[in-house]
Amino acid sequence: MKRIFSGIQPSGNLHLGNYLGAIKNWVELQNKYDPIFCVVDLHAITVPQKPKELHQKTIEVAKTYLAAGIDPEKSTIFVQSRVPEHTELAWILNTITKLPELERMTQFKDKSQQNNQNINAGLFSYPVLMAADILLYDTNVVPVGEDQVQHIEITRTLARRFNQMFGETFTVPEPHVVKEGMRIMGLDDPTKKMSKSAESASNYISLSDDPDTVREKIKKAVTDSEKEVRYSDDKPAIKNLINIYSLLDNIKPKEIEDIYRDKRYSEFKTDLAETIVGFLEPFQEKYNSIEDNEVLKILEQGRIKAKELAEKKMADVREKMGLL
Ligand code: ATP
Ligand code: LTN
Repeated sequence: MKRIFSGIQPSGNLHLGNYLGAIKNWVELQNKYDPIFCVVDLHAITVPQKPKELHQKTIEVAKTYLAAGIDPEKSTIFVQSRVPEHTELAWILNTITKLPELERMTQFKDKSQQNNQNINAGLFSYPVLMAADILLYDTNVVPVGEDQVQHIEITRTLARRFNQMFGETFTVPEPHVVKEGMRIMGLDDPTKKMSKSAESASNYISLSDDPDTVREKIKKAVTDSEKEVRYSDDKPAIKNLINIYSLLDNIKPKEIEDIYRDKRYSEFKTDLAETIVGFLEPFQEKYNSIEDNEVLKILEQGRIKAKELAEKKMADVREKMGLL
């Protein structure tokens, strides 16, 4: 069975973009593949995190996976820092990565602008650690949002380069992006992706928002000066709202257009808000029913499975490179 690997950083409140662009897709794929899902805490610390919050967020991200339908019987779920082979392989891959390859990365450029007081070396070599995550497990497919495709490209380059230099060692992975969910945009600015590190909370719908907050945020979401609910690139705000509706309710964007053709934005927005609330309520109920201890147990089982695979791969890497 082919392997999938993906991860999310415990760096803020997970939002609908994370769910629709990544997790929803994982839930569907876990039946067809051998899945590994990681909480990538070592990636999160490339921007400053408060220790207590990081600890809690790590558990919360794992809980979100479970509440969204990732089944620990089918999927391996673990925390990146608990399997130190990730950092070991990242170091090794750093030595075959060229600086210009990292300088090109959009996420690095964006994040170093946002954090210009702390452009640390970890932020710069972030994609190399991500490559290590993926390559340790002979991953075939990496399901992510579109913003991560550039990082998968560099992973492919490093896998090929290592194989060429030291002999066949790594599987070259492919990205897997869901078209409509690939980029959920900010509710306050449809030109930027919905982001957990956005300055304003009206940018995103958090998976922990209560019904009234959701209604308020959707009411406030920017649209345009027209009145027509039309799915088109020249209406990015409405297009984004239709995409959210479409993905949550499994209806095609064109059908949504038909339903709301002669209706107002306000009516469309009210229905969209209720669709989101209808998704969040059972999700949050499930989430709240899972105890932290239960999550920790699942993460420990996951760690054992991941560690076994990672150790084997690292033994091969060390031998190929002549490391005693
Ligand atoms: P930040 O914006 O703070 O960098 P993030 O919200 O992008 O964080 P990540 O942990 O970097 O969150 O991403 C987790 C997963 O969610 C990735 O697969 C990413 O591609 C996906 N994702 C994040 N934001 C969106 C979005 N707006 N639309 C679709 N997918 C997204
Ligand atoms: N860089 C990704 C998170 C991430 C990841 C991974 C995703 C780290 N390692 C391995 C897929 C596979 C992000 O910022 N969303």
